Amino acid sequence: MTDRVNPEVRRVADDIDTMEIRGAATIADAAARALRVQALESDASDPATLRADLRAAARTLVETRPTAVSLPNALRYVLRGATGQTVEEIHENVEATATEFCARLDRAQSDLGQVGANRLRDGDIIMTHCHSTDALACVEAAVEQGKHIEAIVKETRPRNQGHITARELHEMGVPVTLIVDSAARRYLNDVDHVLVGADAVAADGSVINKIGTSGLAVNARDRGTPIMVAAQTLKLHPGTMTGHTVDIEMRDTDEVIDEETLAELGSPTVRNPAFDVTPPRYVDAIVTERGQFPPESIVMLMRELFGEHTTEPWVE
Ligand code: RUB
Repeated sequence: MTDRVNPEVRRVADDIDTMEIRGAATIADAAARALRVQALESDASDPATLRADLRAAARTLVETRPTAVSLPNALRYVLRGATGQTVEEIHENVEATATEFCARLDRAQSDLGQVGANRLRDGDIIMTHCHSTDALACVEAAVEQGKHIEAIVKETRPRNQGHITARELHEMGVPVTLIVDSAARRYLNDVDHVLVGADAVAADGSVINKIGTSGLAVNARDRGTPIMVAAQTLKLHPGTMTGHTVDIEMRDTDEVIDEETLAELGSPTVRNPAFDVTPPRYVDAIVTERGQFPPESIVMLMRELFGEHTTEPWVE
């Protein structure tokens, strides 16, 4: 059987897998664009074949990384737009839906940025973990409002996404102090807000984000520092409304230690979970494009946005 998944879809899937494309919102944007390419460059001669090709492309993309729910949410959104009686109609509808999805994603991020910025006061110091475009949208909006914001940026081992955050904050004119992850508690005394993003938000208000977020949140609560999660509604996990759990990605151990050094240590077992779960009691506010929510009430928004739908359109 010939491979009908477009090479561009395979390239994007590969880039998500290797984290050339990373971060929940960026992954969603790339996946929606890849489905558009699958539709537009398809040589399918009938609607059933084209729909099957789109489902196969979506499966290729969804299998890359398991935790960021923005990925299946994006694919679901675009595939539901694959309506039409003819191949041409489906092409047009997928193109329009994918374009609309990407525009909505941008708009949601800038709208949530305004909400998050309202929580930040002139002179505030934030602490960040990993690199989140939703979280940075809040800082950017605050800076645009004329507020002076400073940041303490955790480097975020093992992949050091904190370096990306440091660079982007510097480009916004925000003074940055970079710290190793284990120094976070020491510096929480100087901080007005912990500000992080999310890969998924569960129906009970738990926040799934980069490994280390939960420890940071517990320490911040202990210090009385508010914890703000910037997460557009694309990060809400509909499956958790019906009892599904969020799969936590385990990544290669060579991100933590190279083989030679590992052997020198007597080859201990290495574990490299990419994400963890922060219980709702450690989160003060989830900031979305629909306003800010206490974590316990996020399920109301989930019901409104997703209904009780949990079936996946890429399943045959
Ligand atoms: C990225 C990460 C980010 C969220 C939110 O992890 O945990 O905080 O994805 O990002 P990784 P955004 O680097 O493993 O993908 O706000 O940009 O969607």
